[in-house]
Amino acid sequence: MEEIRHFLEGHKALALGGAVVGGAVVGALGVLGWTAFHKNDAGPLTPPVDPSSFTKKNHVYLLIPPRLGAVPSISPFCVKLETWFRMANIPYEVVETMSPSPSKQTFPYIYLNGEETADSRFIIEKCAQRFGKRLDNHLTEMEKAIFVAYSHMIEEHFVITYAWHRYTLGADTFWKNFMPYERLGPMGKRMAGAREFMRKGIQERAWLRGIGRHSPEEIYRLAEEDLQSLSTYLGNREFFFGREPSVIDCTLFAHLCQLLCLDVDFPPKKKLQSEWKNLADYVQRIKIRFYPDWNLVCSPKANGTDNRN
Ligand SMILES: N[C@@H](CCC(=O)N[C@@H](CS)C(=O)NCC(=O)O)C(=O)O
Repeated sequence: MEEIRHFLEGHKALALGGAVVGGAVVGALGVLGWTAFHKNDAGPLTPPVDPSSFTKKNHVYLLIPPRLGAVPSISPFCVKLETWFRMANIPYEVVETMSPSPSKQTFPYIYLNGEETADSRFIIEKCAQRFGKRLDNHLTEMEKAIFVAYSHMIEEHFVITYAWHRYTLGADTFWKNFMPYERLGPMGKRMAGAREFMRKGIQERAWLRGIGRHSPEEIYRLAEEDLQSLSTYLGNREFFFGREPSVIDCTLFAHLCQLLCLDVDFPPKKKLQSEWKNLADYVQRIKIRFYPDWNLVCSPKANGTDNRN
């Protein structure tokens, strides 16, 4: 209880949002640390978002943390949403910012016709309706049920296993991906402090969630069970539910590319090149088809903003 109180006191923004207590955002990655770090540090890394400049009608302004390279975002939830916009063929404009959503204190969030919406799943719901683009129309009732179960497994469980490793035992390897930090502009200057914030943040969150109480070997075993299950279910199919992409493909791709496109020494990753190679091939297929501009998308913008359709 003492730990929980201490944690909540140090993270008032999250506590106020109920995110930690509800457990809903415990899987959040480094950006969690960044947000707190950003608030406690000398000043904004990027100018605060001014929604009054988001004036275009029926136009999606997608707000994500600054890109660092190697993946479109180190936040898998941001990659999931960006992938969905691409799969659904909805034009979007990326705005990089360190200010999280006013309503839920998370990334990603959007502004559409002057209205802010946070949380990838609610954003997808809203945009699917607004633009009449559903990726899930072709799913059977059984597939929809499987979608719900796998989404939660990936976004509420699997993510914690690799995020915990990423910011603790695997931190040296993970951060090397973004060196030299100087090329990241203002962000780079604060990288060393951000690292420590993220380590503490994920340890606290993983502990509250229960996963952080296991030994590293046990945590890796939990991750392997998830990957094994995903690999078995995917089998030889092109997408998770067959020949057409759906929302679960955005989710799965977003999380697997955190392991495959970054240099990380997460032990379960080894089998992605052998036993579970179908998952690695799947990531490659989605990357080629939906991100022909992958390198450009991932590349850091030292000035912190990136306005691109
Ligand atoms: N369920 C949310 C989860 C989003 C989330 O946890 N995002 C993390 C970044 S990976 C975050 O912004 N955490 C809060 C913070 O940094 O304060 C979604 O799907 O959008």
